[in-house]
Amino acid sequence: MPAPRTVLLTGAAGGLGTLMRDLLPDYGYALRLLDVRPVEGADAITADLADQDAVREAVRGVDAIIHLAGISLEARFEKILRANIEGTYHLYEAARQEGVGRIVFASSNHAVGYTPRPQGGTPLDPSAPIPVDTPRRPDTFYGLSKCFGEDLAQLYWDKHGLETVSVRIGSCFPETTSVRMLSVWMSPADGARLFHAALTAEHVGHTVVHGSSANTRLWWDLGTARALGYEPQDDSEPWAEKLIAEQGELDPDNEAHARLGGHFVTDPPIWPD
Ligand code: NAI
Ligand code: 15L
Repeated sequence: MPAPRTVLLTGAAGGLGTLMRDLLPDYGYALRLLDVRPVEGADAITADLADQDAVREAVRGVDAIIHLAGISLEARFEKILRANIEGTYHLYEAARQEGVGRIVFASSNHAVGYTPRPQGGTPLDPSAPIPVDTPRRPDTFYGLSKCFGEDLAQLYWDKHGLETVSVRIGSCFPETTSVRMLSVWMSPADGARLFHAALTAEHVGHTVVHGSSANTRLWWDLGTARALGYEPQDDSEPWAEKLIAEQGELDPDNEAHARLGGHFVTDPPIWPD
Protein backbone atom coordinates (compact mmCIF):
# COMPACT_ATOMS: atom_id res chain seq x y z
CA MET A 1 0.00 0.00 0.00
CA PRO A 2 1.48 3.42 -0.92
CA ALA A 3 1.81 5.73 2.10
CA PRO A 4 -1.31 7.90 2.34
CA ARG A 5 -0.77 11.60 1.82
CA THR A 6 -4.16 13.29 1.67
CA VAL A 7 -6.13 12.45 4.79
CA LEU A 8 -9.66 13.49 5.67
CA LEU A 9 -9.81 14.46 9.37
CA THR A 10 -13.42 14.39 10.57
CA GLY A 11 -14.22 16.13 13.84
CA ALA A 12 -11.46 18.59 13.01
CA ALA A 13 -12.94 21.39 15.16
CA GLY A 14 -13.00 19.25 18.31
CA GLY A 15 -10.42 18.85 21.06
CA LEU A 16 -8.55 15.94 19.52
CA GLY A 17 -9.07 17.26 16.00
CA THR A 18 -7.48 20.57 16.95
CA LEU A 19 -4.48 18.80 18.46
CA MET A 20 -4.10 16.59 15.38
CA ARG A 21 -4.37 19.56 13.01
CA ASP A 22 -1.21 20.85 14.66
CA LEU A 23 0.68 17.55 14.88
CA LEU A 24 -0.11 15.46 11.80
CA PRO A 25 1.24 17.81 9.09
CA ASP A 26 4.73 17.14 10.52
CA TYR A 27 4.31 13.54 9.32
CA GLY A 28 3.81 14.81 5.77
CA TYR A 29 0.02 14.60 5.57
CA ALA A 30 -2.11 17.11 3.72
CA LEU A 31 -5.28 17.31 5.78
CA ARG A 32 -8.78 17.88 4.51
CA LEU A 33 -10.89 18.98 7.45
CA LEU A 34 -14.54 18.22 8.11
CA ASP A 35 -16.74 19.24 11.00
CA VAL A 36 -20.32 20.37 11.54
CA ARG A 37 -18.76 23.44 13.16
CA PRO A 38 -16.70 25.78 10.96
CA VAL A 39 -12.97 25.15 11.14
CA GLU A 40 -10.11 27.19 9.68
CA GLY A 41 -8.03 25.55 6.97
CA ALA A 42 -7.09 25.69 3.30
CA ASP A 43 -9.14 22.53 2.62
CA ALA A 44 -11.99 22.68 5.11
CA ILE A 45 -15.59 21.55 4.79
CA THR A 46 -18.45 22.43 7.12
CA ALA A 47 -20.86 19.51 6.96
CA ASP A 48 -22.96 17.24 9.12
CA LEU A 49 -22.29 13.50 8.89
CA ALA A 50 -26.06 13.21 8.40
CA ASP A 51 -25.66 14.77 4.94
CA GLN A 52 -24.72 11.74 2.81
CA ASP A 53 -23.99 13.76 -0.33
CA ALA A 54 -21.70 16.15 1.51
CA VAL A 55 -19.89 13.26 3.18
CA ARG A 56 -19.36 11.53 -0.16
CA GLU A 57 -17.98 14.72 -1.66
CA ALA A 58 -15.67 15.15 1.35
CA VAL A 59 -14.09 11.70 0.99
CA ARG A 60 -13.62 11.97 -2.79
CA GLY A 61 -9.94 11.90 -3.69
CA VAL A 62 -8.46 11.31 -0.23
CA ASP A 63 -6.07 8.42 0.46
CA ALA A 64 -7.31 7.70 3.99
CA ILE A 65 -9.61 8.99 6.74
CA ILE A 66 -9.15 9.65 10.44
CA HIS A 67 -12.70 9.56 11.80
CA LEU A 68 -13.03 11.59 14.99
CA ALA A 69 -16.39 13.30 14.39
CA GLY A 70 -19.30 12.48 16.63
CA ILE A 71 -20.70 12.94 20.08
CA SER A 72 -17.82 12.26 22.45
CA LEU A 73 -19.71 11.80 25.74
CA GLU A 74 -22.95 10.18 26.88
CA ALA A 75 -26.10 11.71 25.37
CA ARG A 76 -29.69 10.84 24.54
CA PHE A 77 -29.86 7.74 22.37
CA GLU A 78 -31.48 9.61 19.47
CA LYS A 79 -28.53 11.98 19.28
CA ILE A 80 -25.98 9.17 19.49
CA LEU A 81 -27.91 7.28 16.82
CA ARG A 82 -27.79 10.18 14.38
CA ALA A 83 -24.21 11.36 14.86
CA ASN A 84 -22.26 8.25 15.85
CA ILE A 85 -24.19 5.35 14.36
CA GLU A 86 -25.82 6.72 11.20
CA GLY A 87 -23.01 9.25 10.73
CA THR A 88 -20.31 6.59 10.87
CA TYR A 89 -22.31 4.42 8.48
CA HIS A 90 -22.54 7.34 6.02
CA LEU A 91 -18.78 7.79 6.22
CA TYR A 92 -18.04 4.10 5.58
CA GLU A 93 -20.50 3.96 2.72
CA ALA A 94 -18.94 7.08 1.16
CA ALA A 95 -15.45 5.58 1.60
CA ARG A 96 -16.55 2.36 -0.08
CA GLN A 97 -18.17 4.19 -2.97
CA GLU A 98 -15.15 6.44 -3.50
CA GLY A 99 -12.58 3.65 -3.13
CA VAL A 100 -10.83 4.96 0.00
CA GLY A 101 -8.69 2.10 1.33
CA ARG A 102 -8.16 2.85 5.02
CA ILE A 103 -9.98 4.46 7.96
CA VAL A 104 -8.62 5.10 11.43
CA PHE A 105 -11.67 5.03 13.69
CA ALA A 106 -11.70 6.81 17.07
CA SER A 107 -13.24 4.13 19.26
CA SER A 108 -13.14 4.47 23.01
CA ASN A 109 -12.38 2.73 26.29
CA HIS A 110 -16.14 3.11 26.90
CA ALA A 111 -16.82 0.28 24.42
CA VAL A 112 -15.47 -1.93 27.20
CA GLY A 113 -16.04 0.44 30.11
CA TYR A 114 -17.50 -2.13 32.52
CA THR A 115 -14.30 -4.19 32.34
CA PRO A 116 -12.70 -4.36 35.80
CA ARG A 117 -9.41 -2.55 35.89
CA PRO A 118 -6.39 -4.65 36.81
CA GLN A 119 -5.88 -4.46 40.57
CA GLY A 120 -6.11 -7.75 42.38
CA GLY A 121 -5.24 -11.05 40.79
CA THR A 122 -8.58 -12.93 40.90
CA PRO A 123 -10.73 -13.49 37.77
CA LEU A 124 -12.97 -10.57 38.75
CA ASP A 125 -10.07 -8.40 39.79
CA PRO A 126 -7.38 -9.41 37.32
CA SER A 127 -3.84 -8.20 37.74
CA ALA A 128 -2.91 -8.71 34.08
CA PRO A 129 -3.39 -5.85 31.63
CA ILE A 130 -6.74 -5.84 29.82
CA PRO A 131 -6.31 -7.65 26.48
CA VAL A 132 -7.60 -6.13 23.27
CA ASP A 133 -9.98 -9.08 22.77
CA THR A 134 -11.68 -8.55 26.13
CA PRO A 135 -15.47 -8.92 25.72
CA ARG A 136 -17.41 -5.80 24.84
CA ARG A 137 -18.95 -4.19 27.92
CA PRO A 138 -20.17 -0.73 26.86
CA ASP A 139 -20.87 1.57 29.78
CA THR A 140 -23.17 4.02 27.97
CA PHE A 141 -25.12 4.53 24.73
CA TYR A 142 -21.97 6.40 23.71
CA GLY A 143 -19.83 3.30 24.37
CA LEU A 144 -22.40 1.20 22.53
CA SER A 145 -22.00 3.41 19.46
CA LYS A 146 -18.26 2.71 19.54
CA CYS A 147 -19.03 -1.05 19.58
CA PHE A 148 -21.18 -0.42 16.50
CA GLY A 149 -18.35 1.47 14.81
CA GLU A 150 -15.91 -1.37 15.45
CA ASP A 151 -18.38 -3.93 14.08
CA LEU A 152 -19.11 -1.75 11.06
CA ALA A 153 -15.37 -1.60 10.44
CA GLN A 154 -15.17 -5.40 10.60
CA LEU A 155 -18.08 -5.74 8.15
CA TYR A 156 -16.54 -3.32 5.66
CA TRP A 157 -13.23 -5.19 5.85
CA ASP A 158 -14.77 -8.63 5.44
CA LYS A 159 -17.25 -7.64 2.74
CA HIS A 160 -15.52 -4.81 0.90
CA GLY A 161 -11.81 -5.00 1.75
CA LEU A 162 -11.87 -1.52 3.35
CA GLU A 163 -9.23 -1.54 6.10
CA THR A 164 -9.67 0.04 9.55
CA VAL A 165 -7.62 0.49 12.66
CA SER A 166 -10.07 0.99 15.54
CA VAL A 167 -8.25 2.89 18.27
CA ARG A 168 -9.87 2.47 21.68
CA ILE A 169 -8.62 5.77 23.00
CA GLY A 170 -8.16 6.10 26.74
CA SER A 171 -7.97 9.84 27.51
CA CYS A 172 -6.20 12.08 25.01
CA PHE A 173 -5.71 15.54 26.43
CA PRO A 174 -2.61 17.71 26.87
CA GLU A 175 -2.43 16.97 30.61
CA THR A 176 -3.38 14.18 32.99
CA THR A 177 -6.01 15.57 35.37
CA SER A 178 -7.26 12.60 37.42
CA VAL A 179 -5.86 9.53 39.14
CA ARG A 180 -7.78 7.31 36.70
CA MET A 181 -6.24 9.16 33.77
CA LEU A 182 -2.77 8.20 35.00
CA SER A 183 -3.59 4.70 33.70
CA VAL A 184 -5.36 5.50 30.42
CA TRP A 185 -3.77 8.78 29.29
CA MET A 186 -2.49 9.21 25.76
CA SER A 187 -0.40 12.30 25.17
CA PRO A 188 -1.34 14.21 22.02
CA ALA A 189 2.16 13.51 20.62
CA ASP A 190 1.67 9.77 21.19
CA GLY A 191 -1.80 10.10 19.66
CA ALA A 192 -0.22 11.47 16.49
CA ARG A 193 2.39 8.67 16.57
CA LEU A 194 -0.35 6.07 16.88
CA PHE A 195 -2.52 7.58 14.13
CA HIS A 196 0.55 7.72 11.85
CA ALA A 197 1.32 4.07 12.57
CA ALA A 198 -2.33 3.17 11.92
CA LEU A 199 -2.26 5.00 8.58
CA THR A 200 0.99 3.46 7.35
CA ALA A 201 1.22 -0.12 8.69
CA GLU A 202 0.81 -2.78 6.02
CA HIS A 203 -2.10 -5.24 5.92
CA VAL A 204 -4.11 -4.16 8.95
CA GLY A 205 -7.44 -5.66 7.83
CA HIS A 206 -9.52 -4.62 10.81
CA THR A 207 -7.26 -4.24 13.81
CA VAL A 208 -8.37 -3.05 17.26
CA VAL A 209 -5.73 -1.32 19.35
CA HIS A 210 -5.62 0.41 22.70
CA GLY A 211 -4.67 4.08 22.58
CA SER A 212 -2.45 5.15 25.47
CA SER A 213 1.01 6.37 26.24
CA ALA A 214 3.58 4.12 27.91
CA ASN A 215 2.14 4.92 31.34
CA THR A 216 3.76 3.41 34.42
CA ARG A 217 0.23 2.60 35.70
CA LEU A 218 -1.11 1.36 32.35
CA TRP A 219 -4.23 -0.83 32.62
CA TRP A 220 -4.33 -2.35 29.16
CA ASP A 221 -2.16 -4.13 26.66
CA LEU A 222 -0.53 -2.11 23.89
CA GLY A 223 0.62 -5.20 21.92
CA THR A 224 -1.54 -4.71 18.82
CA ALA A 225 -0.70 -1.00 18.72
CA ARG A 226 3.03 -1.75 18.96
CA ALA A 227 2.63 -4.36 16.21
CA LEU A 228 1.60 -1.51 13.89
CA GLY A 229 4.93 0.17 14.61
CA TYR A 230 3.66 2.46 17.40
CA GLU A 231 6.36 3.34 19.91
CA PRO A 232 4.88 5.51 22.67
CA GLN A 233 7.29 8.06 24.11
CA ASP A 234 5.32 9.55 27.00
CA ASP A 235 4.25 8.53 30.52
CA SER A 236 1.70 10.19 32.83
CA GLU A 237 3.79 9.41 35.93
CA PRO A 238 5.13 12.95 36.47
CA TRP A 239 1.54 13.94 37.41
CA ALA A 240 1.05 11.04 39.84
CA GLU A 241 2.31 12.46 43.12
CA LYS A 242 0.33 15.70 42.85
CA LEU A 243 -2.90 14.03 41.67
CA ILE A 244 -2.81 11.32 44.35
CA ALA A 245 -2.13 13.94 47.03
CA GLU A 246 -5.15 15.94 45.83
CA GLN A 247 -7.59 13.12 44.98
CA GLY A 248 -6.37 10.09 46.93
CA GLU A 249 -5.68 6.59 45.60
CA LEU A 250 -8.44 4.83 43.63
CA ASP A 251 -10.89 3.06 45.96
CA PRO A 252 -11.53 -0.56 44.84
CA ASP A 253 -14.99 -0.47 46.49
CA ASN A 254 -16.05 2.48 44.35
CA GLU A 255 -17.42 1.25 40.98
CA ALA A 256 -16.24 4.40 39.26
CA HIS A 257 -12.71 3.61 40.40
CA ALA A 258 -12.85 -0.15 39.91
CA ARG A 259 -13.85 -0.25 36.24
CA LEU A 260 -12.09 0.96 33.13
CA GLY A 261 -14.82 3.43 32.16
CA GLY A 262 -14.60 5.44 35.39
CA HIS A 263 -17.55 7.72 36.11
CA PHE A 264 -19.26 6.75 32.83
CA VAL A 265 -20.16 3.52 34.66
CA THR A 266 -21.85 5.27 37.57
CA ASP A 267 -23.27 8.46 36.06
CA PRO A 268 -27.09 8.38 35.97
CA PRO A 269 -28.37 7.16 32.59
CA ILE A 270 -29.63 9.78 30.16
CA TRP A 271 -33.15 8.89 29.04
CA PRO A 272 -35.41 10.64 26.52
CA ASP A 273 -37.13 13.77 27.87
P1 NAI B 1 -15.01 16.61 20.71
O1 NAI B 1 -16.41 16.53 21.19
O2 NAI B 1 -14.13 17.71 21.22
O3 NAI B 1 -14.99 16.70 19.11
C1 NAI B 1 -15.92 16.00 18.30
C2 NAI B 1 -16.14 16.86 17.05
O4 NAI B 1 -17.08 16.16 16.22
C3 NAI B 1 -16.73 18.23 17.35
O5 NAI B 1 -15.95 19.25 16.78
C4 NAI B 1 -18.13 18.18 16.75
O6 NAI B 1 -18.55 19.42 16.21
C5 NAI B 1 -17.94 17.13 15.66
N1 NAI B 1 -19.22 16.50 15.33
C6 NAI B 1 -20.14 16.01 16.19
N2 NAI B 1 -21.22 15.53 15.52
C7 NAI B 1 -20.94 15.74 14.20
C8 NAI B 1 -21.67 15.47 13.01
N3 NAI B 1 -22.89 14.92 13.05
N4 NAI B 1 -21.11 15.80 11.84
C9 NAI B 1 -19.88 16.40 11.79
N5 NAI B 1 -19.14 16.68 12.88
C10 NAI B 1 -19.67 16.35 14.08
O7 NAI B 1 -14.35 15.19 21.00
P2 NAI B 1 -12.81 14.80 21.06
O8 NAI B 1 -12.38 14.72 22.46
O9 NAI B 1 -12.06 15.64 20.11
O10 NAI B 1 -12.87 13.30 20.53
C11 NAI B 1 -12.75 13.01 19.14
C12 NAI B 1 -13.18 11.57 18.90
O11 NAI B 1 -12.39 10.70 19.67
C13 NAI B 1 -14.63 11.29 19.29
O12 NAI B 1 -15.18 10.37 18.37
C14 NAI B 1 -14.51 10.64 20.64
O13 NAI B 1 -15.60 9.77 20.91
C15 NAI B 1 -13.19 9.89 20.50
N6 NAI B 1 -12.53 9.70 21.78
C16 NAI B 1 -11.91 10.76 22.38
C17 NAI B 1 -11.25 10.59 23.57
C18 NAI B 1 -10.48 11.69 24.21
O14 NAI B 1 -9.84 11.44 25.23
N7 NAI B 1 -10.47 12.90 23.66
C19 NAI B 1 -11.27 9.29 24.26
C20 NAI B 1 -11.95 8.25 23.54
C21 NAI B 1 -12.55 8.46 22.34
C1 15L C 1 -13.99 9.33 25.97
O1 15L C 1 -14.42 8.47 25.20
C2 15L C 1 -14.38 10.75 25.83
O2 15L C 1 -14.61 11.12 24.48
C3 15L C 1 -13.37 11.70 26.46
O3 15L C 1 -13.95 12.99 26.55
C4 15L C 1 -12.97 11.20 27.85
O4 15L C 1 -14.09 11.22 28.69
C5 15L C 1 -12.42 9.79 27.75
O5 15L C 1 -13.30 8.93 27.05
C6 15L C 1 -12.13 9.17 29.12
O6 15L C 1 -12.58 8.05 29.37
O7 15L C 1 -11.41 9.80 29.90
